[in-house]
Amino acid sequence: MAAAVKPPPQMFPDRTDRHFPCRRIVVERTLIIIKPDAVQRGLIGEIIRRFERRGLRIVAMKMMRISPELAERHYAVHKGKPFYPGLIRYITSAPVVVMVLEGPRAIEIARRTMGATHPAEAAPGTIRADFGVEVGRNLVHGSDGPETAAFEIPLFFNEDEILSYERVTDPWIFE
Ligand code: IDP
Ligand code: MG
Repeated sequence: MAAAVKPPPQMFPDRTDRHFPCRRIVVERTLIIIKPDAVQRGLIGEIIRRFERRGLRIVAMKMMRISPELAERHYAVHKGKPFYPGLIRYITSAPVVVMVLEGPRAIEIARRTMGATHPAEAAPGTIRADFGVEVGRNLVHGSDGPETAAFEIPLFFNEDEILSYERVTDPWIFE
């Protein structure tokens, strides 16, 4: 009779392992748009990679063409500013990739990963600094606060398009 096979050691502790509990994290969600210039320049993967390896969890993602109506709702706060017509033209000019990222302080972490609005002022190592020159071609959008995120996310995603899941690596990213 074959000897009983010992189960392999658990590779990743899970939340039920009392020796390695994962604090219940306070989760934030933020809307990210990989803008038309980034898509046209073949930077979709590069930009996703930066957010993904930072540790933020991707809970929704799709490619789409933003309609003028949606662009006007999303950028309503900028209506009347001199750059507004150009901004609407830019964001509707070609397909984009939209994502919802989740994690503790996800809004701030995403904004810091993106860099300052104007690429010339963005810190080296950020997406906007590493790939951008002009403010009107700054590659990526990220919600600027919790209220903005709560307003923007439902413009782009239905509730059933936003997934709720845990990664086996979560305890190695979230303390
Ligand atoms: P943010 O994207 O960093 O939150 P906002 O001030 O909310 O920056 O502006 C929204 C977007 O409008 C910017 O990302 C940029 O694409 C565009 N934008 C802002 N200011 C200017 C400008 O002075 N000229 C052209 N485009 C601008
Ligand atoms: Mg903004």
